[in-house]
Amino acid sequence: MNYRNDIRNIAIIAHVDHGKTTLVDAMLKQSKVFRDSQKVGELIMDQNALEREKGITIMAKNTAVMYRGVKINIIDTPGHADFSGEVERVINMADGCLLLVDSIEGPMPQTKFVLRQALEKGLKPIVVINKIDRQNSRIAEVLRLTEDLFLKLATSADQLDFPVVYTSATEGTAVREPGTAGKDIAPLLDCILEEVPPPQIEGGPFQMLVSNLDYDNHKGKIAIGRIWRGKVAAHDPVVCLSADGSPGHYEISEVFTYLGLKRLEVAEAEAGDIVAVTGIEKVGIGDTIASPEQPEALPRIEVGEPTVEMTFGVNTSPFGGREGRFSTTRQLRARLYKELETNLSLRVQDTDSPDTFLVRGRGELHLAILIETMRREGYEFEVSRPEAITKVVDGTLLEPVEILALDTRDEYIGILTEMLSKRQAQLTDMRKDGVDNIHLEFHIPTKGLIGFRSAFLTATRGEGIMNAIFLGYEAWQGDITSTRSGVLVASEQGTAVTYGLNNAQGRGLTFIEPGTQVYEGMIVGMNPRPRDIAINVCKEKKKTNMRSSTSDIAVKLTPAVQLSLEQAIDFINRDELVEVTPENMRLRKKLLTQAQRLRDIASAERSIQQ
Ligand SMILES: Nc1nc2c(ncn2[C@@H]2O[C@H](COP(=O)(O)OP(=O)(O)OP(=O)(O)O)[C@@H](O)[C@H]2O)c(=O)[nH]1
Ligand SMILES: [Mg+2]
Repeated sequence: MNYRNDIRNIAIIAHVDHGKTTLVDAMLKQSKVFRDSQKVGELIMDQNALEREKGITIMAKNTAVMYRGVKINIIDTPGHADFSGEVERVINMADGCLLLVDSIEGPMPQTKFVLRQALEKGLKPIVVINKIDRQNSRIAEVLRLTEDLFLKLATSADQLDFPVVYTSATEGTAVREPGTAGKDIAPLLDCILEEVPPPQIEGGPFQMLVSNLDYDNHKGKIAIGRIWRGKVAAHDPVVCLSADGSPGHYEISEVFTYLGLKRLEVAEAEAGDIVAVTGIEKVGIGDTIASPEQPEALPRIEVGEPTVEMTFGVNTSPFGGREGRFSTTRQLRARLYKELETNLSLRVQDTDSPDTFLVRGRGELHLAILIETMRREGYEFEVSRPEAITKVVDGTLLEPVEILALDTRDEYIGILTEMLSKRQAQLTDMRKDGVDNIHLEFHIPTKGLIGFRSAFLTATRGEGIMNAIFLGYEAWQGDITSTRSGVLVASEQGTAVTYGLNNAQGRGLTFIEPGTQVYEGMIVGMNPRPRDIAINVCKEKKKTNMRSSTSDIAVKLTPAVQLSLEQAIDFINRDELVEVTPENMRLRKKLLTQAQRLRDIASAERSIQQ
């Protein structure tokens, strides 16, 4: 075996928001990949529009910096548990990882999950305690907690002997001793060169594992991955080995490597490097691209199973087809199946109804991001409430269970434990920090988590952080009775007016402003009582000939409650849908008329009595 000393491959892993992308910024800025005049801003790697809006990383991405003559290939990964499929997908390109831990929050559920992944893959870890510039940072304590985590997860003794670097990613500084003043990020880069093993290489015919795909209008599909053996150059003949079907024969068009934010076209690249190649029309993530001389497949990438499912259907509302560019079954189906090429932890399935598809993902946010992406591309469709995915093993019904971690203030313990016990959660850990903050951990079935996020934010008045992470499958605990109240449903089609909405506000909160087009069966508000109420929000005030002195005084409406997409899919019940178009999001009953709904309730009651 040989090593390539001119390269290091590292993945940056951490819990959400611990500063991974900001640390990549710091490394890029330090290595002067930008001209001095160039304004580059922050979170440079979060280029996708949704990533920028939400301030989170959704997709793993590659970049590289040159330092002391060595190219460090860096893979930035998302920290949100719903996107952990991305971490699993890219981690095998690396030989080492930077495990970031926030100097105040310490190790969190996702820290544990990603560290376990990294250690199982045999990556050399470097612990980076980040945000040391923050006032309340508790560096010694956080280091101790991180050591505990390694004790639990290490697969060999030498993994316990990890180097530690202390950083402020925002200030672009790193130090090896806490308490000393940093001046740049060089100590971190030096540590990477010293500690992360250079890539092992094997001579022989070309072989690479595809870990990511990109698309270019001119170049077509771009396959990204690490070369495990041999070399690749433009015009080389190759074989693509996919999971199913016979190997495809192609010729490589171009070869690129990474540097800064750009891909650099190169004549050839060698084992140990991370490259992007074009010319392979039918390539998927997990495929091996190899020389025809020795076409051997590398082990395929495995990612965890989805836990949550919902249906995506053609928009059947009375406004269907009005606002989207793509609204047919064929278009919806093609788009969903295309997503599978890159979104590895997603599953799509046809259902008994030709207009409806079952889509499975890693969590509500995973599915919500797909919905939002499709909406922006011009699709319109309707989605159902997310449900936990159950399965039967040896005749026993099982359901997914998660660990839920809540950080909030003491005063909310009572209300939270009460809310959560209704959702079949069990308290497993409680830690106070001596002031008024509290850390709570629960064991909770995934079904109990659906709809909990917005309830949690309301109950804690925004003073809380919640994180959940998949634990495993356990025996089904029985249904949870819905805790949601009823809704206000439009009884006529038309334009909502102030007078009608004012009447609705006599019954509850409303979701729409005057001037909104509504249809019969559309949900226009929330009723504090359990029952649904049909209400005509288009109803105008009766016109009289007499002008009374009070009739013209404008009615003051309470501003509408605006639900975000995630809140909307969290909010709806099983007999409801969210209609999503490029322009609007509407909530509706599945059965649009009051008569249909009453008949449905009556037949459900009859079947219970029998
Ligand atoms: N004070 C301080 N804030 C930091 C530091 N590093 C990151 N932050 C802030 O923490 C927030 C999250 O940073 P990101 O870099 O987006 O975190 P991330 O780990 O990439 O997040 P995900 O990709 O969504 O998991 C941002 O508001 C950063 O400005 C730091 O060293 N000090
Ligand atoms: Mg990030």
